[in-house]
Amino acid sequence: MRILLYSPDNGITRNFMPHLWMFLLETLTPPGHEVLLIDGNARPLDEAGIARFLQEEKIGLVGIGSMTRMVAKAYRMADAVRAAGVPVVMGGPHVTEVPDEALGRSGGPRHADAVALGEADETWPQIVADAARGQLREIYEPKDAFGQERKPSLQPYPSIPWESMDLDQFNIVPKAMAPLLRRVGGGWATFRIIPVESGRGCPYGCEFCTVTGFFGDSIRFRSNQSVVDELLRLKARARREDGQMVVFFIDDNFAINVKRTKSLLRAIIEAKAQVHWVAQISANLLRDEELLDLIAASGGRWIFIGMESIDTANLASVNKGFNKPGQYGAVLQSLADRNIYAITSFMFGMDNDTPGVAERTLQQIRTWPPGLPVFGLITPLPATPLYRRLEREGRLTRPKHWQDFLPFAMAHTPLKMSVEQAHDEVKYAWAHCYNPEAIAHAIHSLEHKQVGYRINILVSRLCFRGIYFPQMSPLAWLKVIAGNWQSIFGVIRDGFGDWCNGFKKNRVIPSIADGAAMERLGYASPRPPSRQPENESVDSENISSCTSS
Ligand code: B12
Ligand code: SF4
Repeated sequence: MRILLYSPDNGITRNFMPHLWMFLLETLTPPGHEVLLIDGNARPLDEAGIARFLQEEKIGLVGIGSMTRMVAKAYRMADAVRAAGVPVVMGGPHVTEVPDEALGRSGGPRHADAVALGEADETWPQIVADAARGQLREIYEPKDAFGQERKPSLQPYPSIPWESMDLDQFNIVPKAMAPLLRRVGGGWATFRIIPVESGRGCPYGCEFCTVTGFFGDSIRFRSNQSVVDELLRLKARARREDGQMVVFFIDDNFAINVKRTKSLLRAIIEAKAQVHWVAQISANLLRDEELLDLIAASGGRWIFIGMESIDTANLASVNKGFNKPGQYGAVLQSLADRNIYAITSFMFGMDNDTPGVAERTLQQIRTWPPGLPVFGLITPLPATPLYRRLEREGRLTRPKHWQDFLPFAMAHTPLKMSVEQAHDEVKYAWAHCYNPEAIAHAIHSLEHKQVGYRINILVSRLCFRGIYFPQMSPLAWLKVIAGNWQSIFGVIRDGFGDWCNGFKKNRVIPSIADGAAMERLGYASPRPPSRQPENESVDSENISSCTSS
C-alpha cells in the first residue's frame, strides 16, 4: 500500500521546519508499504491538488496530523481525500483533545475514518495493517493490558534514516539560487532545519499549554548514544550535500533535567557530533553557567525562552510562577556573552494586563542585550486548564476559534482590557520592536560583536518581522530591504571585509563549537580559522556551517 502523510499549512501562518511526526511514522511503518510525505508549508496543496496527487500516486491511505490552528484546513483536505475514496486517519494534539469533531460525533460533518489519540508510535503499525486489510477501526489509543494509557519509553528510539530520506521539499535555499551558492562555496547548496527530539513530557503544567496533558508530567529520555548517532548521521548528510543543517531539539524544555542535559551535551562534544542547534529552555534553568558553556560548546546557537510576561501576577495566574522576570536580564546577558541568540516569547491579553502593557514590556526588552522577541495573544487551546477555566467563567467569545482561524485574535475577553485593546497591544509591540529604527538601534548596539553575530541578528530580525507583518511576496521583501537599507549596508560592508580577509583566503569555515566555552570546560579549543594553513585539509568538525561567528 502507498501511504501519504500530509501536514497542512493553514494558508496564513507558515512553518519553517517540517514536523517530526511525519519522519517518525514513516520510520515506524511496517515493511511492504511505501510512504510519501507532503508538508503543505513547503509544497502548498489545495483540495483539487491533493485529489489529483492521490490518483497519480495510487495512494491507499492518507494520514493527516495537525495543530489546532491548522485543523480547519486539515478537515477540508481530509474531506477531499475521502471524497476521492481514500480513507483518512488523523492524529496529533487537536484530534486527541477533540476526537468527536473529526469523527463527526459532535453535530458537525465527519472528516476522518479513524483517529489516533495521543502518541501514535506504537499504534501506527496496527493502523497501517488494519488499513491494508480494509478494516480500520474508528479510534486507536495506546493502552496497556489493563486499559491504562501507554507512553513509548523512547528507549530504544527508532533510527530515522536521514541519510536516505527524500528531503527535497525541506530545502530552504531557493532552487534558483542553489547553483550560484554551490559555486561560491562554503556549504550553502542546501539549508535545512531538522526536528530532533531527545525527550518527551513536561511536569510544569502551565495553564495554557497542551503538553503536560498530552505527553504527561513524567519525562522520558532517549539515550545519549541514540541522539549522538542521529546528529552524526545528519551531519554526514549535510557534508555530502555541501549544505547546512540546523537541528531543532523540539523537547518542550530541553534542560528540564539539567544533569541529564549536561551529560547529553558532553556526549555530543566528545563524539564531535556538534551541529548548530536551537532548543526551548525555560529561563529558570538558564542560570547555570556550566550548562550555558556546554550549550555553546556543543553547537547551541538559538534558545527559545517562553517568558510570557514581565508581570509576576500574570505569571502566577497561569501557573508559570517559576518564571522570575527579575532574572530575565541576567540570563539574556549570559547567553549573549556566549554568542547564543535568545528568542524571547511574550503573550498579551493575560488577566493582569492593562492598556500600555506592550510599551512597558518593550521598555524592559530595551534594557536587555538585543535578541529576537516574539509577541502573541494568550489562546485557550482545547482541553487545557485555561480553556476549562474560561469556559466556566463564561469568558470564551469564540469557543471554537479553530474552525475559523484568525491570526493574532483573542478568543476570550481579557479581565482588565477589551479584546480590541489586546489586539492593539500586540500590533504595537511588533511595530515598535521591528521597525527600521528599532532594528538599526539593535544592530548598532552590537558593534562590539563580530560581524557574523550582527548579520545573524539582522537577518533573523528581518525574517521574524514577517511573523506579524506578511512579507511573502518579492515586492514585500523589497520594501523591507529598502526600509532597512542602512542596517543592511552596514553589516555587508563589515562582513565583506571579514570575508575577504578570513574565510575566502583560507577556505575554512569557523568551527561550530564556541572556543572560549570549550576552554572553560577543559576541552581542547577548536583552532580559529585564520591560523589554519591554506593547504591543510579541513577536518569534519570544521565543515558543516558558517552561520555564526
Ligand atoms: C516544534 C514545535 C513547534 C515549531 C514548529 C512545528 C514543527 N514544525 O515541528 C515552532 C517552534 C515553529 C512552533 C510554533 C507554534 N506552536 Co508549536 N510546538 C512544537 C512542539 C514543541 C514539538 C512538536 C513535535 O514535534 N513533537 C514531537 C512529536 C513526536 O509529537 P507530535 O507532533 O504530537 O506527534 C505524535 C502524536 O501527536 C501523533 N501524531 C501527530 N500527527 C499525527 C498524524 C497521524 C496521521 C497519526 C496517526 C499520528 C500523529 O504521533 C506522533 C508520535 O507519537 C510542540 C509540543 C510537543 N511536545 O509536541 C508544540 C505545539 C505543537 N505547538 C503549539 C503551538 C500552540 C504553537 C504556536 C501556535 C505557538 C504560537 N502561539 O505561536 C506556533 C504555531 C506555528 C505555526 N506555524 O502556525 C501547541 C499546539 C497545541 C494545539 N492544540 O494545537 C503545542 C502542542 C505546544 C503547546 N504549548 O501546547 N511549534
Ligand atoms: S514549561 Fe513549556 S512545555 Fe512545560 S507546561 Fe509550561 S509552557 Fe508547557
